[in-house]
Amino acid sequence: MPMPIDAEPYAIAVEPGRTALVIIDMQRDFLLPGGFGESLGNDVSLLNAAVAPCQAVLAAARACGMLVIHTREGHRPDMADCPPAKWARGPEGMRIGDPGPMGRILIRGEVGHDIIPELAPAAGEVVLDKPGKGAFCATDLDLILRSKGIEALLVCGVTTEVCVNTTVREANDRGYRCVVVSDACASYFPAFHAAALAMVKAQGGIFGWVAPSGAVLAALG
Ligand code: TIU
Repeated sequence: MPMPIDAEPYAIAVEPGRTALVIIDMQRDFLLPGGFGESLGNDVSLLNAAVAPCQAVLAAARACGMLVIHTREGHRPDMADCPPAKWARGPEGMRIGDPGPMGRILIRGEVGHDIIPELAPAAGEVVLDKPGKGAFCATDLDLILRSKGIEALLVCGVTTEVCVNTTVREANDRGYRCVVVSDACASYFPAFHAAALAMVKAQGGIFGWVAPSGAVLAALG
């Protein structure tokens, strides 16, 4: 049964069996002090607002049997997949691979790299490690989605203008219809959060749709 979601710029109906919930990078490294986000000079407390809406959408997606995909930004312990240009951005001593209070910053297998316990993946859910901001770059996400017959994505996570927006742009160009769940996303910059959502839905939905978690929950029933 198609589920109509009250979204902007206009309502969109999605089939639960052909829709995936994609939760972007809800990792300690972005949400908690001492991680990658803070190392870049950000106030990480601003991201907490997205946790409860993400939990609610995740519970609803699980209840209707939707495919759930959790992404994590990070790199191999040997950092062979970390471009020097990306590594060089932060302050010395607080860069990718450097030791921090939650382990090596943005490195797979470290405590800081993992997803926050409130949104821990359940058995059978896809956990997708990605080296970049977009979830399609150098990953098997497109193969997974096509193999499972997915054509629409509900997208939550952090940060709105960086990994969420990049992933939605990549998905849109690959033919997926994306609904960004506005309050289940957050940014270190409230103005960027607002602008990123506005960009998605502008020009008749140039990259996709935007809906608050309440509208998504109402649709998922
Ligand atoms: N810095 C920032 O806003 N975001 C990132 O580096 N990665 C994600 O958005 N996940």
